[in-house]
Amino acid sequence: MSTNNVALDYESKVQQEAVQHKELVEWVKKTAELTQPDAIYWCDGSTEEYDYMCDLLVQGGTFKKLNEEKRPNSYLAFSDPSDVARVEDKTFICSKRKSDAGPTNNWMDPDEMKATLQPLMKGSMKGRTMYVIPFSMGPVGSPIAHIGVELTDSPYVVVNMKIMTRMGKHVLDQLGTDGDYIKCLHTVGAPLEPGQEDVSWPCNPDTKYIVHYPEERRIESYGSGYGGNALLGKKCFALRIASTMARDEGWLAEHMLILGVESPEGEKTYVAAAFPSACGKTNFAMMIPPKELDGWKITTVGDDIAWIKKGPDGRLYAINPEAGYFGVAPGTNYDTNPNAMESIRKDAIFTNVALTPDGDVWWEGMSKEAPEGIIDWHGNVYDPSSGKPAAHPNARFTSPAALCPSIDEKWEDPAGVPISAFIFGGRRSTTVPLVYQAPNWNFGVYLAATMGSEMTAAAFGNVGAVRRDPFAMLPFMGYHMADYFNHWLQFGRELSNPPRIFGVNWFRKDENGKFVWPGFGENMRVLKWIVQRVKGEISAVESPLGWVPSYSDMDMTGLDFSEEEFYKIMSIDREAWKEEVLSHEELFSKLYDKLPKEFLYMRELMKSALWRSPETWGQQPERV
Ligand code: TSX
Ligand code: MN
Repeated sequence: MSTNNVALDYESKVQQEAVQHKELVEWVKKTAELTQPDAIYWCDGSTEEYDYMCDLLVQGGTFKKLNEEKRPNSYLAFSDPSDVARVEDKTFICSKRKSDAGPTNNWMDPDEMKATLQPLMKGSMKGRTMYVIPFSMGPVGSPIAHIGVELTDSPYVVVNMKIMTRMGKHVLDQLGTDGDYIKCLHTVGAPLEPGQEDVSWPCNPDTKYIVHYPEERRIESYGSGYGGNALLGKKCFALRIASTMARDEGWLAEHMLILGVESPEGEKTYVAAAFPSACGKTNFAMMIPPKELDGWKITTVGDDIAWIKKGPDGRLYAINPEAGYFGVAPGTNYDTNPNAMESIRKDAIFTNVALTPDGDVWWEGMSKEAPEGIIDWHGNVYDPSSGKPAAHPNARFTSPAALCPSIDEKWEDPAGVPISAFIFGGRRSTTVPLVYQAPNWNFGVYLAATMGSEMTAAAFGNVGAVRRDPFAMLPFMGYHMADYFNHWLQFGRELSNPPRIFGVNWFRKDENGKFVWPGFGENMRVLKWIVQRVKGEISAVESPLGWVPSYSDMDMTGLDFSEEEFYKIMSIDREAWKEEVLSHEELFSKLYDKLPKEFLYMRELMKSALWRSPETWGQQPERV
């Protein structure tokens, strides 16, 4: 086997022999003995290396280079049709005790899992190169950041990791001779026999495993080349493993966007917000306020993950551990998210979107009609009358965060940004008001734990039924969900002035099934109230759910939105909420063994508050 010798006309600046971290070199060698790659290549993270790797992917048929005029330095990949999303039923938390994984995770005994994976991993990289990717989640050297090393046989993973993380030689330098790092092993599970020709998207169509060993802080991924299954820094490390580290070390690893709200006076307030999928998290993180809200500005720190630690002043400081966006393409356009559209004008990777005849990309929702003669994500000429989409619904763009026009000036500050509020949202057509503020930290944790979304795609079950997704962490929890609730409660007890906690719902519908709230940039009006609440600048009205704005406290300047419409989406219906609170039981009974006792009392308190008149809150708010 050779090292740094991938039939390359680019030679890495990192030679295995020169790597100072002996334990890392040993792990790389041991893994190579098991997986038997033809070569080992240590990534240096340079632009030359990125360009070289992209050329390699073009030659191998994985990438198509897009039109250099229309979409400079950008590429498109079509995946295997069997490899288009995270595989939740093949995702495992292999803690020593089953009770540490909890009832919301797949679990297998770690020894049993290793015995399962060992024969699969054996020789799995034959005919391929094993790439060594040293990466930092968070600014290199930040006290909130952590380092990982991913070993992968996928050059597609290498170039995506280059965008999504800080990657390369400077991370090895930071690691020194004995620094701590998370071991991430990935293979597409498609070894090549001598002379066997490769396919454009190698993966294992039959067998996939996404495995986490939380006690060992280790990740092993087999059989998939797609997104969260393969770019192990993101969901596997920054959420599942990091949530376990956070529990043990007293911090938070959250599925949250981070944004800055700047007032006309130039005062900056940072908030972190969690939403389940299909709620437009990236749109919210990059939102452009309406012109009528003169001088209010939104800046983007992150669109998916937040790592949050207590600062020396007792406040909470958050970093975005990522360096890029891996966003859902369909639905993204110059109306829904102009900043995302600007972020992908160049230097982007697209996966499973459609290809236009002039070498650009297209997806459903980019424009009303599909351009003539496009190639769909299967690689076929697209037939609009087929009723099928040209882009896969989970098609993605990978783009560097630095290209986002709304990027916050402190997005790479190693100290992070101070968080003043947490926002939890869901997609609910009834029952849940546009915005409400939890009366205190504990109630906020309860609200986050019980948040849910109505299912929009049949893939997830009954369309319209509420799927509880506590803290939007259900698919990303590295340990027992109820232990996590307790961690949040305990975390709050140790804060003297904790961030305020809010619930939001952009998706309430009227009796005709129409969205009442215009959403998107108009959400700035809700954010303005939230920020003013945090600063103690504006009053609120009491409700059974907590504090809510009255119509007069919402800045509706320039928006044709009547008081009646407002109370339609702010109303809290007693009967609906009695049912809502009862339905929390379903989640609670699943987690009963470890559920915080506080939750049962809070539920009773909410029930008793709902008994107070009037029958529907919101119509005649009393000022307090
Ligand atoms: O992202 C969304 N946001 C947050 C934006 C900052 N979406 C898209 C969700 C799918 C990913 C929304 N959809 C939002 C929203 O606030 N609100 C809605 C619902 C809605 C959809 C279309 C309209 C209005 C509301 N259109 C018109 O009224 C013309
Ligand atoms: Mn996410």
